[in-house]
Amino acid sequence: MGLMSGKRGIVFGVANEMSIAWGIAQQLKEHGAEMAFTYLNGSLEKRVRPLAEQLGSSIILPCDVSKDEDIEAVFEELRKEWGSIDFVVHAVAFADREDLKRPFSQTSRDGFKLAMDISAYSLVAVTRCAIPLMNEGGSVLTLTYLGAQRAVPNYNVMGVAKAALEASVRYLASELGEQQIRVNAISAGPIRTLAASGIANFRTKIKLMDDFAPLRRTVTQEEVGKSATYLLSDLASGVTGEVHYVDAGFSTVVSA
Ligand code: NAD
Ligand code: 0WE
Repeated sequence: MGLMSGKRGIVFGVANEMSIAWGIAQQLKEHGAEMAFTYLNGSLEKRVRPLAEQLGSSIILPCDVSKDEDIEAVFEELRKEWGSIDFVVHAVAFADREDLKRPFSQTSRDGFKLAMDISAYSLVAVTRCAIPLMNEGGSVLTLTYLGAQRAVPNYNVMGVAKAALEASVRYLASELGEQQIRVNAISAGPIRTLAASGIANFRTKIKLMDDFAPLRRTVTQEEVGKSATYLLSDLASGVTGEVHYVDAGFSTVVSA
């Protein structure tokens, strides 16, 4: 019997085999979970469908999290197919690429709104639609980054959006605890994914990890997946409203 045997859930945010969401899904499968997947658009469907099928999934749906009707349609489909769910993985973020380069003070109103909508509000919208389907003991997990808590060069408007995301985790957790639904975040160290490609000086973030993180390296998608499995399982039945760091200890030290 696996940790996740008999549990069903949905994973938002697989783009390809490098995605953190894919690392999480593989671990969840290893421990017996059954999963549905969403993809952003048609060109990503070609990537996501074969990956989902590899884990024995047949519920593979389009969802742009900036559209309430997309999110509603996804959960309506889950209601028809399964009736209820046990977990949600939210691994979605987006900001205008230019806003991760320019000085933070140059962030436009539209750029700020876009980052907040896709990277923070979407957790609220997804959770709201999930609530009526969630079994007692259900668990919601999102992904965040240290830039929510400290000013990390170039993370800029994404750091502000992640701060809003982390606060949303606490408010959702405080509200949903009554229904025994838990809400947590994993703050992952830098990992080479699609969302990290084209980030100026991403190599320097990895180098900082190799030089200063207690484990003298960054973390892997598999390591994030292992902690995610714990937080989504009944092993973490007493854990909610938390930001759990999977960053090789980087956030706990200072280079002096
Ligand atoms: P990724 O590019 O593989 O995943 C990001 C996902 O967001 C993609 O699947 C993309 O399709 C999806 N997305 C973007 N806009 C969307 C929209 N409007 N609707 C629906 N989906 C949308 O990259 P990743 O690094 O695996 O990112 C997953 C999560 O992990 C993000 O929240 C990211 O902020 C977080 N994170 C990443 C790192 C890192 O260094 N890679 C570190 C800490 C946290
Ligand atoms: O959350 C992220 C990245 C999120 C992201 C990435 C992109 C690139 C492509 C959001 N929007 C976009 N928009 C695009 O057009 N991470 C935690 C990875 C990351 O990004 C950084 C980092 C780290 C770490 C940007 C600057 C500094 C560090």
